[in-house]
Amino acid sequence: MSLLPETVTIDAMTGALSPATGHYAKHLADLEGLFQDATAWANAVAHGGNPLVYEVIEYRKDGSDLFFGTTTMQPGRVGTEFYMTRGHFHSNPAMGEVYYTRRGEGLLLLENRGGESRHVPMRAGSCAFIPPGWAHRSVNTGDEPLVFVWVCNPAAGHDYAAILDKGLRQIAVEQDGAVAILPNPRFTQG
Ligand code: M6P
Ligand code: ZN
Repeated sequence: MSLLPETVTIDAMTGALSPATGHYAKHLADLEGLFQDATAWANAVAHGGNPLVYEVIEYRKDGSDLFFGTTTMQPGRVGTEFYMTRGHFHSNPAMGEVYYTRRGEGLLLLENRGGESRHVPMRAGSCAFIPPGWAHRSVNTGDEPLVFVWVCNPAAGHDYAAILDKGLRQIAVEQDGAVAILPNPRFTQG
């Protein structure tokens, strides 16, 4: 099968992408166990309207070694912890990814299989290089939507299992009106 070139239009304000081949949304109820404060999470789900946390829209063509899309993250917190994505390693350890931020303020938390942590800023115009072998989780630390474009190989695959239990070694919280990156208590408490 041969593929033909095509223009895809991306709205930097909303993350709308057209033509799209797929779309999904994650609300708070879909993210059980992600946040440190389980009580705040349960309250927000049961009594806070189960808010939208992020949406992913993708453009994928069978037979291509690239696919791309947008992720649009709403601003918000569970307790002091900012809204974030689930985070994943790629199943294929030889495949990385690129995140190009178009709107908002955030952090990209990264961690390799050896437990080494890094973080890089996400803001309009910043393009984050995610090397092969590094788990990645994006966090909206601002007060408006965080919109970014991502590009990777469709064969990269998502491995969620490795960070499902405890999360990553660093967490992003609001502390005294500022953004703080702290050690994840689930690791320090054993
Ligand atoms: C980015 C990409 C997607 C990913 C999405 C949400 O847009 O890396 O592949 O699915 O973020 O992240 P997660 O799958 O970790 O919830
Ligand atoms: Zn990825």
